[in-house]
Amino acid sequence: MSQELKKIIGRIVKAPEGFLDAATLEEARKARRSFMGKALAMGAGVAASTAAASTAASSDGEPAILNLPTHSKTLGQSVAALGYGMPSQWEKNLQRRESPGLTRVSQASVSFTPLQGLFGIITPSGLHFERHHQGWHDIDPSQHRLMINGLVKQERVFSMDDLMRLPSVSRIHFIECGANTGAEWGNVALPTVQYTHGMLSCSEFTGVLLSTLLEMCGYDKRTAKYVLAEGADGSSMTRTISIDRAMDDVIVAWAMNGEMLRPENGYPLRLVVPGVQGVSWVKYLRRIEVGDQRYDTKDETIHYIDMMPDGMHRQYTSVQECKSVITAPSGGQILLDKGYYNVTGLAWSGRGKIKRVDVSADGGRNWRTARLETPLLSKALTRFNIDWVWDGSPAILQSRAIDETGYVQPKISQLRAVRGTKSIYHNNAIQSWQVHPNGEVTNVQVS
Ligand SMILES: Nc1nc2c(c(=O)[nH]1)N[C@H]1C(S)=C(S)[C@@H](COP(=O)(O)O)O[C@H]1N2
Ligand SMILES: [Mo]
Repeated sequence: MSQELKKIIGRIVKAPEGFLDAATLEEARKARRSFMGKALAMGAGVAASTAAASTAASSDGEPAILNLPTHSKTLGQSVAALGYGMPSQWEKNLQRRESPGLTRVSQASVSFTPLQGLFGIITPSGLHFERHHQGWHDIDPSQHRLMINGLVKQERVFSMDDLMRLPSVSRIHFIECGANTGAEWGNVALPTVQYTHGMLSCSEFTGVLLSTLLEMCGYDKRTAKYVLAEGADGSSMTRTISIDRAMDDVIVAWAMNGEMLRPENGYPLRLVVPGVQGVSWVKYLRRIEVGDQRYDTKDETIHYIDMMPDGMHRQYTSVQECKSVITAPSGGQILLDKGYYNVTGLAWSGRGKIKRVDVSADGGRNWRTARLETPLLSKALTRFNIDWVWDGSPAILQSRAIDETGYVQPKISQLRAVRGTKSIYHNNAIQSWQVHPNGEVTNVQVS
């Protein structure tokens, strides 16, 4: 960051993370007004750093640096009190949230990842989004089995102990529900990035490659064309996967972010299908059948299909195309003041690595290339950052990702030209955030 930028550094009020009801919005506005008021009273454009560096006991609630706070003078808590570590009490606002009214019962609902409050690329396991068709279970791993049958020399049933003895891999991948950003097909602008893009998470998964299991069972190389993955919950979640993909990078996983899977994410076993929409990542995985044709299950014929402009349904879409979104500043947040902001966001592609991300502050007229942070992994989230100085006038922030195949993330108008307006799934259009002169950021659509 240049000296010039340092001088004019600004701050973001992180508005409460839920739906922006009038009361929470008013709270955030109040915080902004008090910040602006202080800045004026100090007769300088920059109050934050000056106030924090003040040495006198302050009357305005700013911490005074030379007055030692209680925590510098007393004994802290003992280790035993912690057990399984929890986030700070000051971070309580950062939660998965259900979108009220999205489905009739919450066993068939979604809880969204609060992307606006996360850093880097890994989603903490407790904030990983959830999508259940029939509720989640906490299955006893000693009772859980995985069967492999169909076009194989030897059908087998594996216990968890059997599986966990096998050679394992650990890989970082994103998972995105095919319906993520689905509401934006209309002009229904949801207020925050949590609700527009929060059916997206990224974790390190550990398990055995499906190819290892299929080789062990001696799958029939001449006739095998597809596998069917089946879950053990009441939703009869079953999905067809091509044998080429099954033999490539699909993982039968038991761990996420260094520990066993969380119950709501498929404990004790789930399929990880890198780059492919979430529905194929079958949780509570109990069976893989090898076959010579597609299975046409309910979740491949009635659901997870896209109505095209010619009235026909597009079926068996799987790959999540290249997409990106700015996570801060984003809808519902309020900019405290003019000045410097680190605009940050996420980019991903189901086809490989991210090559470049461009950011616009004027609704797509001018673009600058953002910095991509490492690690830069295939079929994983990539974090981008870019400097931006807000001059206080209306702005529209957008990001546009390009993946290693050269595919460029489309505008919503480009997507609608091909797909029409009747789709639910696979909306990977450029997202726009409107910055208003009063600092408020809202969701807008720019065609
Ligand atoms: N057994 C089972 N697997 C399932 C589902 C389900 O309801 N049951 N939901 C699918 C859908 S639609 C998605 S998007 C992902 C969500 O995974 P998560 O809950 O770990 O985020 O799981 C998929 N696998
Ligand atoms: Mo999904």
